[in-house]
Amino acid sequence: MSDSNNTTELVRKTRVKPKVERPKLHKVILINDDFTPREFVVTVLKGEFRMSEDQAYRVMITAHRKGACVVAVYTRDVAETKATRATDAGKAKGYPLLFTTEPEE
Ligand code: TYC
Repeated sequence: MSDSNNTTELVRKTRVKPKVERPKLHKVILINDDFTPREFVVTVLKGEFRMSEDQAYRVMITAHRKGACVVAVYTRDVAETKATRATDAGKAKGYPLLFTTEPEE
């Protein structure tokens, strides 16, 4: 193809994918167990996820009753780091407390 100045024009044959995509968010999920004291779970939620006593209690009691509860969503790195730190806080006290992560739909 040529333009009026007789220079070559390249014609793109395939679509360019719009490139700025939102990073996928990942959920941090609190898993219930029979051994970790409720108050300790609340303390970890407050410390690692910056929750109020009320918010932390609600998340803890939801996990206790239903088996698991979504704590918060973050980018993948932040979600994994927080889940690991919170799980390790339980481990340090000999508790099986577990936080997992999973990508949002
Ligand atoms: N089920 C625990 C108990 O009765 C408390 C607890 C709640 C532990 C939530 C973990 O994710 C959890 N002591």
